[in-house]
Amino acid sequence: MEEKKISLIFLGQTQVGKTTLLFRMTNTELPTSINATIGVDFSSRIVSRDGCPYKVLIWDTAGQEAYAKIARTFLKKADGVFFVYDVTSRDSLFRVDQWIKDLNEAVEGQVPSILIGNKTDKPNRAISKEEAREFAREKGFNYFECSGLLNNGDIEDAFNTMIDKIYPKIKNQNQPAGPKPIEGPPKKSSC
Ligand SMILES: Nc1nc2c(ncn2[C@@H]2O[C@H](COP(=O)(O)OP(=O)(O)OP(=O)(O)O)[C@@H](O)[C@H]2O)c(=O)[nH]1
Ligand SMILES: [Mg+2]
Repeated sequence: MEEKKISLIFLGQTQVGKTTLLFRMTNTELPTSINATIGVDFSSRIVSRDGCPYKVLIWDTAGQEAYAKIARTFLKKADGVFFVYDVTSRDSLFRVDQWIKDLNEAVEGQVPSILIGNKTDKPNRAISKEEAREFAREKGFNYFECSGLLNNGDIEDAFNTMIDKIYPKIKNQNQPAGPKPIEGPPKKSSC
C-alpha cells in the first residue's frame, strides 16, 4: 500500500542554510561544499503516526531572487512551511516577512508554519532569541533555533512539531467516500 504524502517547503533568503537543513532533516550526508539551489529540489523521509507510515516530501526552494516566482508556485501545494532566516542577518528576517505576505496572498486560511533561526554557531548575532520568538508569536508560528552546520539545536524538534501540527488535518484525508460497510470486527491496520 502506498503511504499518504505530506508536503513541506523551505522558504528563505539565499545562503540562510535551507539546503543544509534539508540534508539534516532527511539524514543525508552533507557534501563538503553546497552550491546555491537552482529552481527547486526535494528530498523525502518516512514518518509514522498511529502505526501508519507517511511519506514526507520536503521541497527546497532557491533563495536567489531570480527564482522567487518558482518558489511562489510551490506555496499552494505545501501542507506546512519552514521559514528560515540567519540569526546574524536582520535582512534575512525581513525577507521572511515578505514571504509570509506572499503565502497569505496565495493561500486562504493559515498554513502550519514554523520559523527557524539558523547559524547559531556564529558569534555575530543580529537577532536575539526573544525578538525572533516575539516575531513568530505574532504570526502564530512556532520558533526554533539551530546550527545546520554543526547539526545541533532544534532541527529534529522543528520537524516533529511540524508533523504534529499537520497530522490532525491529514489523517482523515483520502479515505474512501460513503458509509462504511458493515462487516466483522474493525481491521487492526487502517492506514
Ligand atoms: N556557520 C554556519 N554556516 C552555515 C550553517 N548552515 C549553512 N551554512 C553555510 O551557509 C552557506 C549556505 O548554505 P545553503 O544551505 O546552501 O543555503 P541556502 O539557503 O540553501 O541557499 P540558496 O540555495 O541559495 O537559497 C553554506 O556555505 C553553508 O555551509 C550554519 O548553521 N552555520
Ligand atoms: Mg539551497
